[in-house]
Amino acid sequence: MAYHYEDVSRTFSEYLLIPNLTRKDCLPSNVSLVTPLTKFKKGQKPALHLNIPLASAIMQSVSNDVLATALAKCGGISFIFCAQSIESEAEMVRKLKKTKAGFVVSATNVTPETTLGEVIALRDKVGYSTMPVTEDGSATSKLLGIVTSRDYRESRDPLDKKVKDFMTPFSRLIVGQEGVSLKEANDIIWEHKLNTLPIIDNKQNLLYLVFRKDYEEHKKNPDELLDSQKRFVVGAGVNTRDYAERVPALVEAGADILCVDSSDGYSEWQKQTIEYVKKQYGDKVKIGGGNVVDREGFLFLVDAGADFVKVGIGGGSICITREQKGIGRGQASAVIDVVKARDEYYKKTGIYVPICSDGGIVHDNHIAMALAMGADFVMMGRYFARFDESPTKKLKINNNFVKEYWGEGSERARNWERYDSGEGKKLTFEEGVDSFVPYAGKLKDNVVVSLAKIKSTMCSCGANTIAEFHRNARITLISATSITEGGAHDVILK
Ligand code: MZP
Repeated sequence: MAYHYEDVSRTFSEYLLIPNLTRKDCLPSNVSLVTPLTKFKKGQKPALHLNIPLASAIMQSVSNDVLATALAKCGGISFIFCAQSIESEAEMVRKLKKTKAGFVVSATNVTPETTLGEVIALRDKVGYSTMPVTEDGSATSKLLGIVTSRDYRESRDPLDKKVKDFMTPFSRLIVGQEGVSLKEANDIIWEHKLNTLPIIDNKQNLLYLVFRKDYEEHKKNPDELLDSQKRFVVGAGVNTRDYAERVPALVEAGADILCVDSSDGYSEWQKQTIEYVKKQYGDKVKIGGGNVVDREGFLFLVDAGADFVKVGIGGGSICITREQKGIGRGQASAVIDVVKARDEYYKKTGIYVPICSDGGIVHDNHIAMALAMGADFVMMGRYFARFDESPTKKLKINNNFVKEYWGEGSERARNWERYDSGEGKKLTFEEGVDSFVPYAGKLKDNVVVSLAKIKSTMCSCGANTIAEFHRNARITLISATSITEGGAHDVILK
């Protein structure tokens, strides 16, 4: 006879938090949302952490390099989608790792032979006017000068005038040397009243530009998630098929952490993938596993060597796995069960394995609930797909702006590796849909509001850290009628 779970499979909306004592020091400004990303031993710190408990989904319509940069600036992490060629995924990772916070690899460069007409055309195309002049016009060759809009008079100078005749030559430039810190670079910018400081190596080759405006931007993002070399932290998805080629390429590109992208992580394919990474790289390369929805799945992945475990099957907004296959578990029940196993494992071994609740977050209070239930961070697709920075098209439908958002199991994504049954290289039936989500503007503007709500919830529960939230949260199951009571009711809404 089949095994029967006694508990009903429940989701976040079926629970509420009961306030715990709010101490005087429980203020949103005192709340730290720093959370572990990788497993660690009792008394030690994790090798990787997040400054805010948000990760963006391993999906074509969500996590590219642009969204990853915006999210890292806020303190979270993106896992670049793996349903693309190894080269293009590695290139996205490389783009992030090339950018040191505040140090930018120059995207637009000219040579001494470029004409004023070409400079103007380039300026109109890219929207800015500062261009390094390098020997061969690349971002990393010998720096010979700089051109800004102050070097020419568009209305008077002939368009065939060569850059070498109006640039500010290297001899008159103030530059920073390789190894200079961001603080030192900005001191030079302030001291010499510059807008841009080129950074060069000892052969006068251009390395980076530091912009005055970026320093101000950096000041506005105190939670930026950076590695030890002040580069943005980024994750990357891998599958259980081509890992022997994909993993080395992503590691070489500089990915800080990998995650197996699979709809069902309780599989021997997944174990094989994680074990491969650990055998090849030991603990140097971090890898998360998933998705699982119960203690057995969790312990299986931990045993394989997973650095964190992702939880959730069938709850994603674009997911139809439950309809198609009858597989899945309510997201709240899945998180509660896995957290229980994680806490027992911690007690027994002294090793804390972070848990990521993946999919099904509809409201900001669901993020708070997932954390309260013991998750260390959440992964979201729909939430991030709505923003300017997501890779998909913004359209106007029925007078409303929307963005496209499609599941990895949809015909459009054709990510058969995620739904791998070990046979064939095709998606025989869909497990995801192609959809629109309401357009919501800039990532940062939305994240700030979501975090404000989470911090406020934590204060109500007497918690200034996520670990304290895990301990102090008091959770109650609610009836269907209390769900109705929870929204505005019995009033005529304006
Ligand atoms: P959501 O934030 O849109 O609710 O859910 C995002 C999560 O759904 C992803 O992180 C992934 O685990 C899952 N997903 C992605 N594609 C599909 C699908 O096509 C899917 N079924 O379930």
